[in-house]
Formats: sequence, C-alpha cells, structure tokens
Amino acid sequence: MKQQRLPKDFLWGGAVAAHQVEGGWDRGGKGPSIADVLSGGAHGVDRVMTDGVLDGYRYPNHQAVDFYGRYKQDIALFAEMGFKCFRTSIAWTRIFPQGDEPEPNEAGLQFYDDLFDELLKHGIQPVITLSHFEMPYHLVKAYGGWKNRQVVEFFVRFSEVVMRRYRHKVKYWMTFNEINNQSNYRYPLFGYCCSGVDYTREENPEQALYQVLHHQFVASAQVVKLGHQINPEFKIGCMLACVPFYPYSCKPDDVMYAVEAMHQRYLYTDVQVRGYYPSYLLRDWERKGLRIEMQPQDEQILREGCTDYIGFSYYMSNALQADAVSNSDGMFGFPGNVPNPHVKASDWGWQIDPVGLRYSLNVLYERYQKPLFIVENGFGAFDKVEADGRIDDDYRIDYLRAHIEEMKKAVIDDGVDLIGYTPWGCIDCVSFTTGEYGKRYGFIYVDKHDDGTGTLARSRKKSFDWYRRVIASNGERL
Ligand code: P53
Repeated sequence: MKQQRLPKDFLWGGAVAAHQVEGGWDRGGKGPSIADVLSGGAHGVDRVMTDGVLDGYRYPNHQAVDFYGRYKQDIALFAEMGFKCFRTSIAWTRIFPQGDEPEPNEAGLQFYDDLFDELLKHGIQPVITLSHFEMPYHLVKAYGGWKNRQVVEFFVRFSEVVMRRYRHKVKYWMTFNEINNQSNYRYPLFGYCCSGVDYTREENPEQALYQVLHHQFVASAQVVKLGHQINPEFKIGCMLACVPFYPYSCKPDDVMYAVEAMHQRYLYTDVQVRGYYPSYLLRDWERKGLRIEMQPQDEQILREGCTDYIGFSYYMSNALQADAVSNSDGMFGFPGNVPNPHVKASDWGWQIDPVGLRYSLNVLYERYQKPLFIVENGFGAFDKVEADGRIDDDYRIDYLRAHIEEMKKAVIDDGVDLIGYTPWGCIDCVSFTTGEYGKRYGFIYVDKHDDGTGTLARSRKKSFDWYRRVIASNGERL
C-alpha cells in the first residue's frame, strides 16, 4: 500500500548552536572560543576576527540570548510546541577551555548533563553537533588551528570525553557543522569558523584547505569509530551545507559546469560517507600540484569511520552560468553565480527555493542510500512587534510550509529515508554570518537588539502555534 504520511517516529524539532544561544562565554570555567573574538557585523558589513577580546568591539556571542541561564524556561517552550528532538552543539571550550588540557572541566560537563536531563524530562531527545564554529581560540593562536595535525588528537579527546559521558542521553551525533563552508576560501569568515584558518592569508589557499580537510576527515572518522565502540546504538552523521548548484540554462556547458561545481559539495560527503577520496578530487590535486600530507594509517581510518547518516542544512539554491565565471562568487556561491530569475530572495539575498529541498533530498539519497536528516532550514527576517506584543510572522510560516510540503513529497512520493526536520534558530539567536540579532529565525521571539538594548524576555510568535499544530498532526496540518 502506498505510504501517504511521514513515519510515526519522525523527529520534529528545532536547531541552534551553543555559541549562538548560550552566552555565558566566560562562566563555569569556559575558555574563549573563536566565536568569542568575532565582532558584530550586518548585511554587507563583514564580521571582524579580532586578535583576542579587544576594547572598542562588540561581541554579540558573549551574551547571545542567555540560553545558558534560561534553558529551563526555553525548553519548556520547545516542549509546548511538541518537539521530539532538539539540536544543539556542545561548546568545546566549556569542556576543554584551552583545547589542549589533559583533563576536562567538570563544571562544563555538568552543565550539559543538566541541559540534557531537562530535555529528556520533557521527552525531547538531544541531537548533538560536536563542532559548530566554536573551537578553542587557544588552538588557533598556539597551534594554527586545523592546519596542525595535533588538533586531530585534541578533538578526538574532547569527543571521546563527551560521547562517554552522555552515552545514555544522546543517540544522534554529528561531527563538523557545515564542513564545506570553507570551500569558499576567498571569504575569511568561513575558513576561520570551520577551522581557525584564514585561507586568504595563505600563500596557497587550496593547499591549506585540503590539508585542513584531511585532518578533519581523519578526526571525523576516528570519532565515528570510537563512538560506535562506546555505544553501538549511536548514530553519527556528517553535516553538509547543501546549497545546490543549478545550471542556469540547458546549454550543455552550463549543465556540465554545474556538475563540476557540485563536486565542491559532494567531495565532503563522498569522503565522510563512503570512506575514500573521490577520483575527481585526486585528479584536481594532481593537476594543481597539491600535495596533501597523509599518514600511512589514514586510508584505513577513513574507511572504518563512515558516517551512519547525512545531516544537512538547506536554505537556498544557486544558479551557475559557464560564461559568467568572472562574476563574483558571492558568499555561498561559486564563480559564475548568477541570480535565478525564477525565485525570490530574502532581505539578505538568500534565494528562496522550496523545490530545491526536494531536489537535494533526492540527489543525496540517490548518491548514498543512507538516511538523511534536515538539521537546518529556515527564514531569516526582520520581525515587527505590534503594539499589543503580537508578532505576525506569516512570511516565516509560508517559507516553512512550502519547504515541508516538498520534504513530504521526497519522503512519500520519492521514498527518501528521512530521520527528521529541525528548523534553524527555533528560538531567535545571533546570526552566524552577520552577528546580528535582527536577523531572526525563531518561533520564539527574544527581546534583544543590535544596539545592545532588550530585556531578553521571550514571547511566542504566530509561527509558534502554527508549528505546534504541524508537529501534533505529524505534518498533516500545514
Ligand atoms: P545566519 C551558508 C549556507 C547555509 C547555511 O545563517 C549557512 C551558511 C553560512 O555559512 O550557515 C548555517 O545565521 C549555520 C548556522 C547559521 C545558519 O546557517 O547567518 O550552520 O550556524 O546560523 C543561518 O543567517
């Protein structure tokens, strides 16, 4: 019989990252992370990576939305919406404040024990990212970030400590958030946040990028293997920013160009899911004379650490034209990026394309035949609070509804094996790319503003009740 509905145990929820919500950047023995030395920016105004915490800069992640102090109240609101799961990350610097200590910080471990207990009390399972743009700043200063092979060892130690500690509380893990953002090495924020490396300062940025990636692939595979030893029930995934590239036209050169560009998405999952470097990448290295240092055991490590599922974010698609390679590549794009005339864009220029979500689910499932998990999707927008306190965010509801409809087609009509759906920024938080509070994604509004004002009080937006009904009906009432 034809399956007409989403599976009963489908994981509806919401997603955030520690540094974008917690605040408490120096509390409980926490050390500074790379997010703590990122200034606030705006659309068109880049965030600055400062050399330590300096006077005269605004650091929005220091306070964020004080989830550190208010998580009980926030989790109660997630429970009210009926969340089955909640995706967040463990701030590495709460556990290893500098990154290279031999022993972890007990206060940090206790914080996540309490947080996970609170979630489980409400029947919400934690979905945990191990590294979400928040590595210890000390590892950048003293070791040069992920360029240094020693960081592999530090990350594996951190991961082992938390996987052992929470082995009965967390089942779903992910290693590196949006590991592929750094493929745009022309834009300093991405390399910095993924790896603590500003590729624009490297003599040969691609050489540095692939060396970093090799270290991260090895680290990720080691963590997958170790995790399965700690608890064979663990499901450990990779995490890809899935911004698919469409050919601008049916001109064969455009189509082929988009295929080549998609290698810049797939190479990450090819290594992490299949366990070896794909031929197109090896040829690319050869052609460019790149020599990546590897140790003899690495090949085996990669093969033994294939991920159980693919987590991915989906916000937008991009179109590419082979003749336009001299165009600027934009923040998320690729040379040859051109506006897609068939879709509209958000106030930040992110092109809104719900069908692209079904497309992504299909191409990823066809390629890997592994379960998928949509761990981010959402609409960043300015919200307006009416005189009576209402926030009518119909634009957000429209965006999410359209994407959920396409997601359902992928599962029900196309047979894609999908674990769950966690919209990004289920509670308003600090934007990653701009550091703004004003770019909001939440079902829950937080009274906090870019001029520093705000009480941090929480309130329900119109989308809150809408999403509650979506979950209660398992996606039937949209
Ligand atoms: P903000 C690019 C494409 C898709 C998602 O972003 C991306 C990016 C940025 O590299 O980032 C993810 O807050 C990221 C989150 C982030 C979210 O998207 O800039 O995993 O940390 O907050 C939304 O609007």
